[in-house]
Amino acid sequence: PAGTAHPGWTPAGLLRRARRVLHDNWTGSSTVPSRALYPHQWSWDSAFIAIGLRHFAPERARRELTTLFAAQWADGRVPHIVFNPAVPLDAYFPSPDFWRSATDGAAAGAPATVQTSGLVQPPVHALAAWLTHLADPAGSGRTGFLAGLYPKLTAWQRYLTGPRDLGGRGLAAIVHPWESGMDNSPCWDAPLARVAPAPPGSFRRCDLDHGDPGDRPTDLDYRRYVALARTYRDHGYHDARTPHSFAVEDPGFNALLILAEHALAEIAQALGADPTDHRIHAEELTNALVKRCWDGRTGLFLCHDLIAGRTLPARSATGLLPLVVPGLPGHIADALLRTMEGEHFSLGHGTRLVPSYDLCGKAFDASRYWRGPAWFNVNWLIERGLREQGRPARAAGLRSAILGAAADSGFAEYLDPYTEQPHGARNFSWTAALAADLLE
Ligand code: 2M8
Repeated sequence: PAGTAHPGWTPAGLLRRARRVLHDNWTGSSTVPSRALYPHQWSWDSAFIAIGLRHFAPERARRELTTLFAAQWADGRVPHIVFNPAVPLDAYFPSPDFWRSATDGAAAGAPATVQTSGLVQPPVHALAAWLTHLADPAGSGRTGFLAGLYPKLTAWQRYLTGPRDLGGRGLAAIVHPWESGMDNSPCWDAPLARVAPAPPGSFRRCDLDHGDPGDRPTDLDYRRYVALARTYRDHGYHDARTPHSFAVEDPGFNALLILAEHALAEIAQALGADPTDHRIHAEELTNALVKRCWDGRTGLFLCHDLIAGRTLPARSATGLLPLVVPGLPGHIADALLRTMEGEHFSLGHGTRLVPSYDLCGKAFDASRYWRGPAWFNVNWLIERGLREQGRPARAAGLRSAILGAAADSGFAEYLDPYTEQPHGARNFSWTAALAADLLE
């Protein structure tokens, strides 16, 4: 059980500390990922945060999600950042004056009264909404939480399975590394190399006011992120009209899309609606994911570059995330487990937590963001995946490693996968929220 291997903390003490972090990061209508580094609302962060909050503050969990969906665009997209107007422009880059969503995104249906980015992040929201409902069905029913969110969640999914099926292959594509949530993953190195970088000095990186440059993406990465986002903005955030130089099918993103369809089927049923469409979408997406991204040779799901028309060979934790998909073919689940415990990820051998990228890969860097460090949301998803695939003993081991590392690191943003030395922000919201969830 949690706690026994870590005499330095108790479940009750850890839960108290996690609640304190989430209390301190609450703004009144949503939760910031980190006070200094990320002072606005982030899309997939909010989903993970709600999953934790639901256990002890279900009203705040519901509010977290309804605040995010109040900023949804008319085309269905849920923006990756919802800006807090009270925060100064120079606190985070890119700020609202870069995205100009209310004007430049107007044709795509950006809201007029709240400033957002035009990009998206992985769709963990339907799962978060369903789990939030289950934690407090009475409060959820009284406030019409599920009934209010269901059409919005469905529109979000249909945006991703519609306009974002850029390859016509039955999967959602991302058009910017920020959309993966794994910003500087080595998977993006090859497709990003095609992007002409924005001129140096044409923007200022506020992240370096708070983060160690050795832990963050490089300046060259940022110049390419800026160039891509500007092009998308300058085409009105219109998916078909933008001349994309980056368009990739990411298996983790699509696995979460599938999980969301399953959650929507549950939500539909709870509301007395017909879940059949969601079940059909889930099945079609699962078949497409296996057909397009499964790589039997490496025993991993791989990303697919739609512009170059080729599979990307980099081994990333995103390729393990399909473990969460219900009904994954048994031989694939078995192979994923072998890969996770083999030399590239070393779970249970060289590491107690799954690293974000191949330990043997040329681009591996134990401290730089999504190029090797272990992340709590990824490990929480893998713990869930292990249970989904009928591996409760392995899941229990990972759960206790996650809790120990969250406690010892002061709820760090990410960790060196070998030493578990903390990097990035401390008192990071999703680390606290997901630890709280595992404690319940
Ligand atoms: C990181 O991404 C943002 C851009 O969206 C950044 O680096 O400024 C990523 O880790 C992303 O997954 C996360 O949602 C965000 C906020 O925690 O930070």
